[in-house]
Amino acid sequence: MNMARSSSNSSNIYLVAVLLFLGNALVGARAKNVHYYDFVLREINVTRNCTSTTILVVNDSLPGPTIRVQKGDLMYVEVHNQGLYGITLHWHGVNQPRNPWSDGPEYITQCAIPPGTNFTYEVNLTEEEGTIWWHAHNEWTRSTVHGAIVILPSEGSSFPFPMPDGEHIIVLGSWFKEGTSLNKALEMELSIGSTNIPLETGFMINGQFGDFVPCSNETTPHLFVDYGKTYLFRIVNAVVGAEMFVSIADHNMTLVGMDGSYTKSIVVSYIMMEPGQTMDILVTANQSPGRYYMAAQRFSSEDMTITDFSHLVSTAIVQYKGNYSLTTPPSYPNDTLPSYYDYSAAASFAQQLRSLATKEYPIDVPHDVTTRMFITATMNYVPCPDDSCTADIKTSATLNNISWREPSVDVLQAYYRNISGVYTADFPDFPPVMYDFTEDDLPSSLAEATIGTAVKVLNYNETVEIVFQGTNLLNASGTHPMHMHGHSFYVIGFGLGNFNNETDPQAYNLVDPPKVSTFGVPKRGWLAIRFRASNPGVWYWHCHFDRHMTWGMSTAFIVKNGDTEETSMRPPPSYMPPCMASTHKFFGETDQNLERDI
Ligand SMILES: [Cu+2]
Repeated sequence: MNMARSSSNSSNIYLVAVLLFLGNALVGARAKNVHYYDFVLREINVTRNCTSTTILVVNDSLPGPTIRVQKGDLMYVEVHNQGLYGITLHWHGVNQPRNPWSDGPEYITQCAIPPGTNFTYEVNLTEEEGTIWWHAHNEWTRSTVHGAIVILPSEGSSFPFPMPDGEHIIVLGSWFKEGTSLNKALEMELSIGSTNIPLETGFMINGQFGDFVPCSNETTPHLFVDYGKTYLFRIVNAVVGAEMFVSIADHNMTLVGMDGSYTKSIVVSYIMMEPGQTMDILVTANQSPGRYYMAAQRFSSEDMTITDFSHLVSTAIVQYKGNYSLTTPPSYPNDTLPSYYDYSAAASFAQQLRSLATKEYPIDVPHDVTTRMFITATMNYVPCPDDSCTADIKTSATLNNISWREPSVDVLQAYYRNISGVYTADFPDFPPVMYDFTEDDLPSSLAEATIGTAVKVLNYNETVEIVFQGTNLLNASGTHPMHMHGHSFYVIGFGLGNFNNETDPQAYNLVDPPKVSTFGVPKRGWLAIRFRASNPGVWYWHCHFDRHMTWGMSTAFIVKNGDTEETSMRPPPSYMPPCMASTHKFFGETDQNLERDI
């Protein structure tokens, strides 16, 4: 991969590491490895599916460079924005202890890095081990600005499974015909209240469509394997707006990790990944030497009448090395790749997920809950504020009936510097109205949302249980992959229908629930999670379908400081990008007057 500079092995750097971390109780006597990376963002011309367009990428590659580090390492990533618009980067699945300043979501922890300037992220890895990823976190820039992060076991320890013979990194991505005009097209549709916002025109594996798309078979990714060997496939779902099924012809997949934590092994013939999730999968090359398709296609949890999504199947070829006849086409996973609307296939996969939860890899599920929240995740509408819209209402999406409005100054800065009028600290613990959430044909009056920048404030170390309730408002139910920044969480239960607070908790898994940073609220169902608010700072949480996030299905936690320095947020770095209008906006500077509004 194209990494401009990495000096992790230099002895000077080691010395710096020793000096930096001497006396840091968290790492004990062992110094951290420190890595430095340069990420140069610029627009390049690419051709896919017989057409050329311009896209913004890191270090001239799609997907961007893979970062390869060990558990507990520290890395500095200097971002050089040589593109036309402001950008931010996020380290997805990294808890960023005490350091929200490097977390990245625009208007939550920073403002955009202006074109022509640099900004350095400091990323401290602590608990994470396995595969996670990085991506842009302003508007939909992440569609082409993303890459994998491989976190190997720390020195002296190893995987909780036999050492694989090799590794392949698989990044699933989206293709938009708009290229670098994607955000502009998005803003135009949002400004007029249109639901017709951009849709992926295809999905890709490692930046390529594969054999079933015109002009693509020359560049189909090949994943070479030796007969009899076992490979660790590190799979990232970097797709912008879709859940994905992945299967390999004639080969089982053994899931061993997810979102930077190990899982109990499960042997499956396909996986289903929410956008934002990462999975570590062992694949043994135990079939007749030949070529086998790995195929990825969309799973749609929306109504089956919604068909206007890309049905393209993206492929890579798992190819055995050696001398054998290549005359037959690769085998295709006809029997194992579920179809677009196979809800039960998606659900049965998710139901098998468990944390490894051994003595060596313990889990820490909170048992005594101090903060309980019940949060509806729904599609809504808001009245059109003026005559800019094409209808009387605008589509929106909400948590507890509030559609997130981006402030003009990031919440973190407002919190740290006591700037009033940027956000309100009153995100509610319950929806304003209780109703039969998952019924058909609910009254549309229930779907009228409010708009605000309301955050939830938590005391340090509170133990939080959140039940997310999906609804069928506007007959627009579907999965919502909820992603939390700053903390991983335990998935203690999920199910269909309305959450029952007497019977459903009896079936909670408090023994080995999966520890993740993104998990789907089932269509017309509920998701229960727990975590300890042990990371002081400001942390975004949102649906990882970018169209829902853009429509407002998001909010933020403020986790207050504890009593000591070690339990308090770090001060900001000496430079943060300035919050100024028009670093990236093309249309509708709607939040210019926000401070006066509140
Ligand atoms: Cu959603």
